[in-house]
Amino acid sequence: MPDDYVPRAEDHFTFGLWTVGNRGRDPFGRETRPPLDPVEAVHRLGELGAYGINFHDDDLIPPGTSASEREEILKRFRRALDETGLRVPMATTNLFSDPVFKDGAFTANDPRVRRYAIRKTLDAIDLGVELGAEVYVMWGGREGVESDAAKDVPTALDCYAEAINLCCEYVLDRGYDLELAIEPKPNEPRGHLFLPTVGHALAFIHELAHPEMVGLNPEFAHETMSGLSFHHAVAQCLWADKLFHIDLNGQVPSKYDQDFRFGAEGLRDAFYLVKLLEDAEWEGMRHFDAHAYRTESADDVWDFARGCMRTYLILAEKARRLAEDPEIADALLTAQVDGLSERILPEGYSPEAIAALRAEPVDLDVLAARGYGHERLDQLVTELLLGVR
Ligand code: DIG
Ligand code: MN
Ligand code: MN
Repeated sequence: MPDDYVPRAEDHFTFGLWTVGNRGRDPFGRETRPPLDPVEAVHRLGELGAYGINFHDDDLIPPGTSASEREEILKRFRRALDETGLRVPMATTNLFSDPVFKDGAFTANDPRVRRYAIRKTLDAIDLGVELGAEVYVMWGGREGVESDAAKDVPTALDCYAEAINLCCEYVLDRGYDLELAIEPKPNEPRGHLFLPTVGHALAFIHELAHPEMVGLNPEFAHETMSGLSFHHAVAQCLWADKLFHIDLNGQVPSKYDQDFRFGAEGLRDAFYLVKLLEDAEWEGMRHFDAHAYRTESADDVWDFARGCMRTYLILAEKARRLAEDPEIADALLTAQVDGLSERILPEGYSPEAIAALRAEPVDLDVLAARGYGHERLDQLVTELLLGVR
Protein backbone atom coordinates (compact mmCIF):
# COMPACT_ATOMS: atom_id res chain seq x y z
CA MET A 1 0.00 0.00 0.00
CA PRO A 2 1.53 3.38 -0.96
CA ASP A 3 2.61 5.24 2.13
CA ASP A 4 1.38 8.83 1.91
CA TYR A 5 2.73 9.69 5.32
CA VAL A 6 6.39 10.20 4.52
CA PRO A 7 7.69 13.48 6.01
CA ARG A 8 9.06 16.13 3.64
CA ALA A 9 11.14 19.20 4.47
CA GLU A 10 8.15 21.45 3.78
CA ASP A 11 6.28 19.76 6.62
CA HIS A 12 8.67 21.62 8.97
CA PHE A 13 9.09 18.76 11.42
CA THR A 14 11.84 19.38 13.97
CA PHE A 15 13.23 17.64 17.05
CA GLY A 16 15.49 18.81 19.87
CA LEU A 17 18.80 17.06 20.45
CA TRP A 18 17.45 16.28 23.93
CA THR A 19 14.37 14.50 22.51
CA VAL A 20 15.85 11.74 20.37
CA GLY A 21 18.85 11.92 22.70
CA ASN A 22 16.76 11.29 25.82
CA ARG A 23 18.48 8.43 27.66
CA GLY A 24 15.43 7.14 29.55
CA ARG A 25 16.38 8.36 33.01
CA ASP A 26 13.43 9.23 35.23
CA PRO A 27 13.07 10.27 38.89
CA PHE A 28 13.02 6.61 39.90
CA GLY A 29 15.45 5.01 37.49
CA ARG A 30 18.81 5.38 35.81
CA GLU A 31 19.43 5.79 32.08
CA THR A 32 18.39 2.85 29.86
CA ARG A 33 20.02 4.12 26.66
CA PRO A 34 23.56 5.22 25.75
CA PRO A 35 24.37 8.85 24.90
CA LEU A 36 23.48 9.90 21.34
CA ASP A 37 26.12 11.81 19.35
CA PRO A 38 24.51 15.03 17.99
CA VAL A 39 26.04 14.24 14.59
CA GLU A 40 24.26 10.86 14.50
CA ALA A 41 21.02 12.57 15.56
CA VAL A 42 21.32 14.95 12.61
CA HIS A 43 21.92 12.14 10.11
CA ARG A 44 19.18 9.85 11.47
CA LEU A 45 16.61 12.66 11.53
CA GLY A 46 17.66 13.67 8.04
CA GLU A 47 17.04 10.10 6.85
CA LEU A 48 13.55 10.21 8.42
CA GLY A 49 12.63 13.41 6.60
CA ALA A 50 12.85 15.93 9.42
CA TYR A 51 13.38 19.59 8.51
CA GLY A 52 15.48 20.68 11.45
CA ILE A 53 17.08 20.06 14.80
CA ASN A 54 17.11 22.29 17.91
CA PHE A 55 19.23 22.34 21.03
CA HIS A 56 19.85 23.75 24.49
CA ASP A 57 23.34 25.24 24.72
CA ASP A 58 24.48 22.40 27.01
CA ASP A 59 23.11 19.69 24.67
CA LEU A 60 25.61 20.70 22.00
CA ILE A 61 28.44 22.22 24.05
CA PRO A 62 28.52 20.40 27.42
CA PRO A 63 29.47 22.55 30.43
CA GLY A 64 33.25 22.61 30.93
CA THR A 65 34.04 22.12 27.21
CA SER A 66 37.37 23.74 26.28
CA ALA A 67 37.54 26.31 23.48
CA SER A 68 39.33 23.86 21.18
CA GLU A 69 36.82 21.06 21.91
CA ARG A 70 33.99 23.57 21.29
CA GLU A 71 35.37 24.38 17.86
CA GLU A 72 35.66 20.68 17.01
CA ILE A 73 32.08 20.00 18.15
CA LEU A 74 30.76 22.90 16.07
CA LYS A 75 32.80 21.85 13.03
CA ARG A 76 31.39 18.28 13.14
CA PHE A 77 27.86 19.54 13.78
CA ARG A 78 27.99 22.04 10.94
CA ARG A 79 29.35 19.38 8.59
CA ALA A 80 26.42 17.10 9.47
CA LEU A 81 23.98 19.95 8.84
CA ASP A 82 25.60 20.63 5.47
CA GLU A 83 25.58 16.93 4.54
CA THR A 84 21.90 16.47 5.43
CA GLY A 85 20.48 19.92 4.71
CA LEU A 86 18.93 20.01 8.18
CA ARG A 87 18.35 23.50 9.61
CA VAL A 88 18.51 24.85 13.17
CA PRO A 89 15.26 26.87 13.44
CA MET A 90 15.25 27.22 17.22
CA ALA A 91 17.69 27.31 20.11
CA THR A 92 17.29 27.62 23.85
CA THR A 93 19.21 27.71 27.12
CA ASN A 94 19.50 25.06 29.79
CA LEU A 95 18.68 27.11 32.88
CA PHE A 96 17.46 24.13 34.85
CA SER A 97 20.03 21.33 35.16
CA ASP A 98 22.91 23.06 36.96
CA PRO A 99 22.39 23.10 40.76
CA VAL A 100 23.22 26.82 40.69
CA PHE A 101 19.66 27.31 39.38
CA LYS A 102 17.99 25.38 42.21
CA ASP A 103 16.23 28.56 43.44
CA GLY A 104 15.54 29.77 39.91
CA ALA A 105 17.55 31.36 37.12
CA PHE A 106 15.96 34.65 36.01
CA THR A 107 13.97 34.69 39.29
CA ALA A 108 16.60 33.41 41.74
CA ASN A 109 16.65 35.42 44.97
CA ASP A 110 20.44 35.74 44.69
CA PRO A 111 21.21 38.47 42.11
CA ARG A 112 24.53 36.77 41.35
CA VAL A 113 22.63 33.74 40.07
CA ARG A 114 20.34 35.96 37.99
CA ARG A 115 23.35 37.72 36.47
CA TYR A 116 24.90 34.35 35.57
CA ALA A 117 21.58 33.14 34.08
CA ILE A 118 21.35 36.20 31.83
CA ARG A 119 25.00 35.85 30.78
CA LYS A 120 24.52 32.15 29.97
CA THR A 121 21.41 33.03 27.94
CA LEU A 122 23.19 35.74 25.93
CA ASP A 123 26.03 33.31 25.14
CA ALA A 124 23.45 30.70 24.07
CA ILE A 125 21.62 33.27 21.92
CA ASP A 126 24.92 33.96 20.12
CA LEU A 127 25.43 30.23 19.55
CA GLY A 128 21.87 29.73 18.31
CA VAL A 129 22.04 32.65 15.90
CA GLU A 130 25.46 31.47 14.68
CA LEU A 131 23.80 28.17 13.65
CA GLY A 132 20.77 29.83 12.04
CA ALA A 133 18.12 29.96 14.77
CA GLU A 134 15.27 32.44 14.19
CA VAL A 135 13.26 31.60 17.32
CA TYR A 136 14.66 31.51 20.83
CA VAL A 137 12.62 29.56 23.36
CA MET A 138 12.54 30.50 27.04
CA TRP A 139 11.16 27.74 29.26
CA GLY A 140 11.44 28.77 32.89
CA GLY A 141 11.88 25.27 34.32
CA ARG A 142 13.24 26.54 37.63
CA GLU A 143 11.31 29.83 37.77
CA GLY A 144 8.99 29.03 40.63
CA VAL A 145 8.65 27.96 44.23
CA GLU A 146 7.94 25.16 46.66
CA SER A 147 7.61 27.44 49.69
CA ASP A 148 5.68 30.64 48.95
CA ALA A 149 7.33 32.20 52.00
CA ALA A 150 10.60 32.21 50.05
CA LYS A 151 9.51 34.19 46.99
CA ASP A 152 7.69 37.47 46.57
CA VAL A 153 5.88 36.75 43.32
CA PRO A 154 5.38 40.32 42.00
CA THR A 155 9.07 41.02 42.58
CA ALA A 156 9.99 37.70 40.97
CA LEU A 157 7.96 38.74 37.91
CA ASP A 158 9.90 42.04 37.87
CA CYS A 159 13.10 39.94 37.68
CA TYR A 160 11.63 37.73 34.94
CA ALA A 161 10.64 40.81 32.93
CA GLU A 162 14.03 42.46 33.47
CA ALA A 163 15.84 39.36 32.15
CA ILE A 164 13.67 39.06 29.05
CA ASN A 165 13.84 42.82 28.41
CA LEU A 166 17.65 42.64 28.57
CA CYS A 167 17.67 39.71 26.13
CA CYS A 168 15.42 41.67 23.75
CA GLU A 169 17.71 44.68 23.98
CA TYR A 170 20.73 42.45 23.35
CA VAL A 171 19.06 40.98 20.24
CA LEU A 172 18.29 44.51 18.99
CA ASP A 173 21.81 45.74 19.82
CA ARG A 174 23.39 42.80 17.93
CA GLY A 175 20.95 43.22 15.03
CA TYR A 176 19.84 39.58 15.24
CA ASP A 177 16.77 38.42 13.31
CA LEU A 178 15.44 36.55 16.32
CA GLU A 179 12.10 36.28 18.12
CA LEU A 180 11.73 35.10 21.71
CA ALA A 181 9.10 32.50 22.59
CA ILE A 182 8.03 31.92 26.20
CA GLU A 183 7.09 28.34 27.04
CA PRO A 184 4.54 28.07 29.87
CA LYS A 185 4.31 25.09 32.24
CA PRO A 186 2.23 24.82 35.46
CA ASN A 187 4.70 22.90 37.64
CA GLU A 188 7.60 20.37 37.55
CA PRO A 189 10.39 20.49 38.35
CA ARG A 190 9.33 23.25 40.81
CA GLY A 191 6.25 22.92 43.00
CA HIS A 192 4.66 25.86 41.15
CA LEU A 193 6.12 27.54 38.08
CA PHE A 194 5.66 31.18 37.13
CA LEU A 195 3.89 31.80 33.82
CA PRO A 196 2.05 28.45 34.23
CA THR A 197 -0.27 28.69 31.21
CA VAL A 198 -0.57 30.37 27.83
CA GLY A 199 -2.97 32.88 29.39
CA HIS A 200 -0.46 33.95 32.06
CA ALA A 201 2.29 34.28 29.45
CA LEU A 202 0.17 36.33 27.04
CA ALA A 203 -0.68 38.76 29.85
CA PHE A 204 2.98 38.91 30.97
CA ILE A 205 4.21 39.71 27.45
CA HIS A 206 2.09 42.88 27.38
CA GLU A 207 4.03 44.22 30.39
CA LEU A 208 7.43 43.81 28.70
CA ALA A 209 9.53 46.59 27.14
CA HIS A 210 9.47 44.95 23.67
CA PRO A 211 6.24 42.92 23.52
CA GLU A 212 6.41 42.78 19.73
CA MET A 213 9.57 40.61 19.98
CA VAL A 214 8.10 38.09 22.40
CA GLY A 215 5.57 35.35 21.69
CA LEU A 216 4.63 31.85 22.79
CA ASN A 217 6.01 28.35 22.47
CA PRO A 218 3.00 26.44 23.90
CA GLU A 219 3.49 22.78 24.69
CA PHE A 220 0.79 20.13 24.33
CA ALA A 221 1.76 18.37 27.58
CA HIS A 222 2.01 21.53 29.65
CA GLU A 223 -1.47 22.98 29.00
CA THR A 224 -2.88 19.44 29.26
CA MET A 225 -1.21 18.96 32.67
CA SER A 226 -3.43 21.85 33.84
CA GLY A 227 -6.51 20.09 32.47
CA LEU A 228 -6.85 22.73 29.74
CA SER A 229 -7.53 22.30 26.02
CA PHE A 230 -4.22 22.64 24.20
CA HIS A 231 -5.85 23.46 20.89
CA HIS A 232 -7.87 26.28 22.52
CA ALA A 233 -4.63 27.67 23.99
CA VAL A 234 -2.91 27.54 20.60
CA ALA A 235 -5.99 29.10 18.95
CA GLN A 236 -5.67 32.08 21.29
CA CYS A 237 -1.94 32.36 20.49
CA LEU A 238 -2.82 32.46 16.78
CA TRP A 239 -5.64 34.94 17.43
CA ALA A 240 -3.12 37.21 19.20
CA ASP A 241 -0.49 36.65 16.47
CA LYS A 242 1.82 35.24 19.16
CA LEU A 243 2.34 31.63 18.00
CA PHE A 244 6.09 31.83 17.35
CA HIS A 245 6.84 28.11 17.87
CA ILE A 246 5.09 25.00 19.24
CA ASP A 247 6.07 21.91 21.25
CA LEU A 248 4.09 18.83 20.24
CA ASN A 249 3.83 15.60 22.24
CA GLY A 250 1.29 13.37 24.00
CA GLN A 251 -0.07 13.76 27.52
CA VAL A 252 -2.78 12.43 29.83
CA PRO A 253 -4.54 15.32 31.65
CA SER A 254 -3.41 16.18 35.17
CA LYS A 255 -0.47 13.78 35.25
CA TYR A 256 3.29 14.44 35.42
CA ASP A 257 4.89 15.83 32.24
CA GLN A 258 4.86 12.71 30.10
CA ASP A 259 6.26 14.15 26.84
CA PHE A 260 4.96 11.07 25.00
CA ARG A 261 5.15 10.56 21.23
CA PHE A 262 2.73 12.95 19.48
CA GLY A 263 -0.67 11.25 19.36
CA ALA A 264 0.21 8.56 21.91
CA GLU A 265 -2.23 10.30 24.25
CA GLY A 266 -4.71 13.16 23.73
CA LEU A 267 -5.46 12.10 20.17
CA ARG A 268 -8.68 14.13 19.82
CA ASP A 269 -7.05 17.36 21.02
CA ALA A 270 -4.13 16.52 18.73
CA PHE A 271 -6.52 16.22 15.78
CA TYR A 272 -8.15 19.60 16.40
CA LEU A 273 -4.69 21.12 16.95
CA VAL A 274 -3.43 19.82 13.60
CA LYS A 275 -6.67 20.99 11.93
CA LEU A 276 -6.19 24.44 13.49
CA LEU A 277 -2.57 24.78 12.28
CA GLU A 278 -3.34 23.45 8.80
CA ASP A 279 -6.54 25.53 8.37
CA ALA A 280 -4.54 28.60 9.46
CA GLU A 281 -1.76 27.66 6.99
CA TRP A 282 0.65 28.34 9.88
CA GLU A 283 4.20 27.95 8.54
CA GLY A 284 6.02 27.55 11.85
CA MET A 285 8.06 24.57 13.00
CA ARG A 286 6.18 21.45 14.09
CA HIS A 287 8.62 20.71 16.92
CA PHE A 288 8.28 17.42 18.79
CA ASP A 289 9.42 18.08 22.34
CA ALA A 290 8.90 14.45 23.29
CA HIS A 291 10.89 11.31 23.92
CA ALA A 292 10.67 7.54 23.54
CA TYR A 293 9.38 5.42 26.43
CA ARG A 294 12.05 4.38 28.94
CA THR A 295 11.45 0.80 27.78
CA GLU A 296 12.90 1.52 24.33
CA SER A 297 16.32 0.67 22.94
CA ALA A 298 18.54 3.14 21.08
CA ASP A 299 17.16 1.75 17.80
CA ASP A 300 13.53 1.95 18.96
CA VAL A 301 13.97 5.71 19.43
CA TRP A 302 13.68 6.16 15.66
CA ASP A 303 10.28 4.43 15.68
CA PHE A 304 9.32 7.14 18.20
CA ALA A 305 10.55 9.94 15.91
CA ARG A 306 8.92 8.39 12.83
CA GLY A 307 5.65 7.94 14.76
CA CYS A 308 5.49 11.61 15.79
CA MET A 309 5.70 12.75 12.17
CA ARG A 310 3.45 10.02 10.70
CA THR A 311 0.68 10.76 13.19
CA TYR A 312 0.83 14.48 12.39
CA LEU A 313 0.53 13.70 8.65
CA ILE A 314 -2.30 11.21 9.19
CA LEU A 315 -4.23 13.76 11.30
CA ALA A 316 -3.60 16.43 8.65
CA GLU A 317 -5.17 14.10 6.08
CA LYS A 318 -8.15 13.53 8.41
CA ALA A 319 -8.57 17.32 8.62
CA ARG A 320 -8.65 17.51 4.82
CA ARG A 321 -11.16 14.64 4.69
CA LEU A 322 -13.37 16.46 7.21
CA ALA A 323 -13.42 19.55 5.00
CA GLU A 324 -14.44 17.42 2.00
CA ASP A 325 -17.10 15.29 3.73
CA PRO A 326 -20.60 16.34 2.54
CA GLU A 327 -22.41 14.86 5.53
CA ILE A 328 -20.11 16.68 7.95
CA ALA A 329 -20.63 19.86 5.92
CA ASP A 330 -24.38 19.44 6.36
CA ALA A 331 -23.95 18.88 10.11
CA LEU A 332 -21.78 22.02 10.34
CA LEU A 333 -24.58 24.00 8.72
CA THR A 334 -27.07 22.62 11.27
CA ALA A 335 -24.69 23.70 14.02
CA GLN A 336 -24.55 27.12 12.31
CA VAL A 337 -20.78 27.18 12.64
CA ASP A 338 -20.65 29.79 9.86
CA GLY A 339 -22.79 32.08 12.04
CA LEU A 340 -19.74 32.81 14.19
CA SER A 341 -18.17 34.81 11.37
CA GLU A 342 -21.05 37.31 11.30
CA ARG A 343 -20.25 40.52 13.22
CA ILE A 344 -23.17 41.93 15.21
CA LEU A 345 -22.55 45.55 14.12
CA PRO A 346 -20.20 45.28 11.12
CA GLU A 347 -20.21 49.07 10.80
CA GLY A 348 -19.28 49.38 14.49
CA TYR A 349 -21.07 51.22 17.27
CA SER A 350 -23.54 54.01 16.61
CA PRO A 351 -26.56 55.18 18.63
CA GLU A 352 -28.76 54.38 15.61
CA ALA A 353 -27.37 50.86 15.34
CA ILE A 354 -27.94 50.24 19.05
CA ALA A 355 -31.46 51.61 18.80
CA ALA A 356 -32.20 49.25 15.91
CA LEU A 357 -30.65 46.33 17.85
CA ARG A 358 -32.87 47.09 20.81
CA ALA A 359 -36.01 47.50 18.66
CA GLU A 360 -35.71 44.34 16.58
CA PRO A 361 -38.27 41.56 17.35
CA VAL A 362 -36.82 38.41 19.02
CA ASP A 363 -38.70 35.17 19.76
CA LEU A 364 -36.74 33.63 22.64
CA ASP A 365 -38.91 30.48 22.66
CA VAL A 366 -38.01 29.74 19.04
CA LEU A 367 -34.31 30.40 19.67
CA ALA A 368 -34.32 28.29 22.84
CA ALA A 369 -36.18 25.37 21.23
CA ARG A 370 -33.81 24.85 18.25
CA GLY A 371 -31.34 21.92 18.23
CA TYR A 372 -27.74 22.33 17.01
CA GLY A 373 -27.12 18.72 16.01
CA HIS A 374 -23.81 18.45 17.89
CA GLU A 375 -24.36 14.74 18.65
CA ARG A 376 -24.64 13.91 14.94
CA LEU A 377 -21.70 16.19 14.08
CA ASP A 378 -19.43 14.82 16.79
CA GLN A 379 -20.29 11.21 15.90
CA LEU A 380 -19.43 11.89 12.26
CA VAL A 381 -16.04 13.34 13.29
CA THR A 382 -15.49 10.39 15.65
CA GLU A 383 -16.17 7.96 12.81
CA LEU A 384 -13.81 9.91 10.57
CA LEU A 385 -11.08 9.59 13.20
CA LEU A 386 -11.87 5.89 13.67
CA GLY A 387 -11.44 5.35 9.98
CA VAL A 388 -14.99 4.33 9.06
CA ARG A 389 -15.67 7.46 6.96
C1 DIG B 1 10.59 21.46 28.25
O1 DIG B 1 9.29 21.30 27.77
C2 DIG B 1 11.29 22.57 27.51
C3 DIG B 1 12.74 22.26 27.33
O2 DIG B 1 12.82 20.97 26.79
C4 DIG B 1 13.15 23.26 26.31
O3 DIG B 1 13.74 24.33 26.98
C5 DIG B 1 11.88 23.73 25.66
C6 DIG B 1 12.06 23.78 24.17
O4 DIG B 1 11.15 23.02 23.49
N1 DIG B 1 10.86 22.82 26.16
MN1 MN C 1 7.07 18.79 28.60
MN1 MN D 1 8.82 21.92 25.73
